[in-house]
Amino acid sequence: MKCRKCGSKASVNMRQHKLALCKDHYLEWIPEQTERFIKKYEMFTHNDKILVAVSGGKDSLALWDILARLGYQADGLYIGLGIDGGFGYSSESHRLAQKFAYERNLKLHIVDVEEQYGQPIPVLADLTHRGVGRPCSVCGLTKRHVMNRIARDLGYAVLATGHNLDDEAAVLFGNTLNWLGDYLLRQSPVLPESPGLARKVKPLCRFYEREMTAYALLRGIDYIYEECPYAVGSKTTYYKELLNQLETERPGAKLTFYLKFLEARQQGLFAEQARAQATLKPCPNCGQPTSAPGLCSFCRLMERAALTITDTAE
Ligand code: Q46
Ligand code: ZN
Ligand code: ZN
Repeated sequence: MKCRKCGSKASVNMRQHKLALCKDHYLEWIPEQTERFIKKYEMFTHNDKILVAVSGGKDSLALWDILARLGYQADGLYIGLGIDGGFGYSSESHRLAQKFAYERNLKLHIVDVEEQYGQPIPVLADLTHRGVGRPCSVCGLTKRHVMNRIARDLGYAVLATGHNLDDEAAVLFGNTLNWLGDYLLRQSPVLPESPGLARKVKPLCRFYEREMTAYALLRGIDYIYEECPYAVGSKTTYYKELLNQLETERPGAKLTFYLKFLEARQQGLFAEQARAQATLKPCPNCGQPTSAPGLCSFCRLMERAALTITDTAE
């Protein structure tokens, strides 16, 4: 297989795009495409301060690398979840995120959940009995809360995450299986800012996971290969496998599934939900928007965790 641009030996072959490229041209192609998506979906401009959520994995570090190469003002945010999984998942991902930032002279903010909220994620999940054995819902809620808080408190215009096409297609598949209109409505490359919430963008949402792996490897990015131990056996992982089977038979199916959804949404599918959503109000404790009558779900979670601790202490 030869590089389409220079004819030398190709390093990456993308059947879904009928495109093969050598290492140098691939490393140019990815940022070019990213820039194209940033403009197409009007994510941000060179005047915006961007906060990149980095987990130490390939996607978020690749995203940070690409934005820095494109000359954007992008700082990182690492959230220490306190997850061990028998191999020090959080401590190793923390180390790699810090190393990445240090080597490139980039600014990284660090929030440690245990330091800030008293307990690591798995303990918070146990204490509050939300998702026994799988702390993902508590983890997701906490990460969203922290990202918004840091973006708002430190004056970032945009919050960028490293979700790739495989992530987006798997979430879309799960939401479609259950016809979760609210979630479908909110799944987008860009979520505009609202009072108390930063604008959210996913610049990598049109890249296949293997394209990001190739980019990270060819750029020599040192990232954590292991996934979070709680991702193993999750529904999302299962949906990814199913979609990969489909993709093997029909290259491009994953991308079509996602892009056709975006088109349909733009044409007004789920418009009814959009009207219903307009009724958010700020949480009396933290100020982030919520549809609940009193405290937001994060503040209620923290309240429950605190109560459990007092109960056990008595
Ligand atoms: S980090 Fe957190 Fe994920 Fe681990 S505990 Fe679940 S949600 S799987 S992206
Ligand atoms: Zn080439
Ligand atoms: Zn709150």
